[in-house]
Amino acid sequence: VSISSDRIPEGERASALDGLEPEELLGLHRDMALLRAFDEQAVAYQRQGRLGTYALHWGHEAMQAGALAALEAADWVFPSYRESAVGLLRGMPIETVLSWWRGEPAGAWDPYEQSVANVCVPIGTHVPHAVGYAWGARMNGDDSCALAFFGDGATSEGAFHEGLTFAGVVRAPVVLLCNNNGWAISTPVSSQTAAESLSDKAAGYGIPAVRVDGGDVLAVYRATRTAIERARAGAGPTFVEAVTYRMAPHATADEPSLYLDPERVAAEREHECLVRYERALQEHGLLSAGEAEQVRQSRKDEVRAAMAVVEQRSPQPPTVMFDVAFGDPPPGVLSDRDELEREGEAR
Ligand SMILES: Cc1ncc(C[n+]2csc(CCOP(=O)(O)OP(=O)(O)O)c2C)c(N)n1
Ligand SMILES: [Mg+2]
Repeated sequence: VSISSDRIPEGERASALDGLEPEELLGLHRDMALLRAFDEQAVAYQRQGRLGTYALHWGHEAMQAGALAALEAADWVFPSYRESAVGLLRGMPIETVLSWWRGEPAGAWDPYEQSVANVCVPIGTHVPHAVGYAWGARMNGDDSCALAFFGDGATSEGAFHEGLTFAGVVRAPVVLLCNNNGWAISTPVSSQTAAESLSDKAAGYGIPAVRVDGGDVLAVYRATRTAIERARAGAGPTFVEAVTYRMAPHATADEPSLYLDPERVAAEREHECLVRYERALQEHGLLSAGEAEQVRQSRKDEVRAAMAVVEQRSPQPPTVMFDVAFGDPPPGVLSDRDELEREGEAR
């Protein structure tokens, strides 16, 4: 990857296996299969009333697993709702992420355990958090870096502008990973910018950018690896635009047939990232079709077992939402809590 040339042509495939050992390549496959199993099970659970509204990451597994694999364990990750499950790739229990989508306190993970910040649902607000973390780490003489995941729509937000302005000026050791999946719910990228690509936006902040095929796990790995090496060497931030096409609903509350073209979705699904990577591993003699299926099945079993554990826990009383939101609850919250408790007792 030549960062100074600023571009990787869209659709470029990783030419070789990037110098990764077979075990690392198969590890990436297991990571992607876990994210896929989590996503497919989560949608089923939501439909069965066992999870709340859920934001799918189907088709985003390559960019999530590829980026995570390029980081060191001490590098911090700042996810949006689309990357709710990336902590799993660092050993976060599956039960924790399932609980998060159930709105239960057990889903509130400790960011310090896996160096994974809490999910930001407000679009783009975590971009300045990631930049601030990275800058602070550098000032403390710590060589840990940060990576923020955000969407194409986030690049229209004020927080994105503030974060990138800051990152460029202080040369924060941060990777700004834009998941360009073509849509901000139903708003297309063409409504987010008149520029040719989102990576063009980075130039205005003095930040180099690369554009990669977000469906190619090795291309994302390579671009992120180069960006993180730059960051660690003191060369500052990099904007990585990972391009894909959202082949699934925005979230379980969405009706995508109102704006997605079904023919395009069907065509994109033909070369979705997990099948594509499995084909590449097969071509290199590293994984048979049967082994790929076994990996997928065992990852699905892990998610199912985790859901069984989550559902065995005793149900939470509704007042729990007041108990866990504030360390020091303001009086209004305390009186609301008391009122809810009295209502419960009266019933
Ligand atoms: C500040 C803010 N404004 C609006 C919303 C409502 N909203 C939720 S998802 C979304 C679209 C975001 O699109 P994008 O940044 O492309 O991310 P993607 O969902 O495609 O991963 C919007 C506008 C929000 N969550 N936060
Ligand atoms: Mg988007």
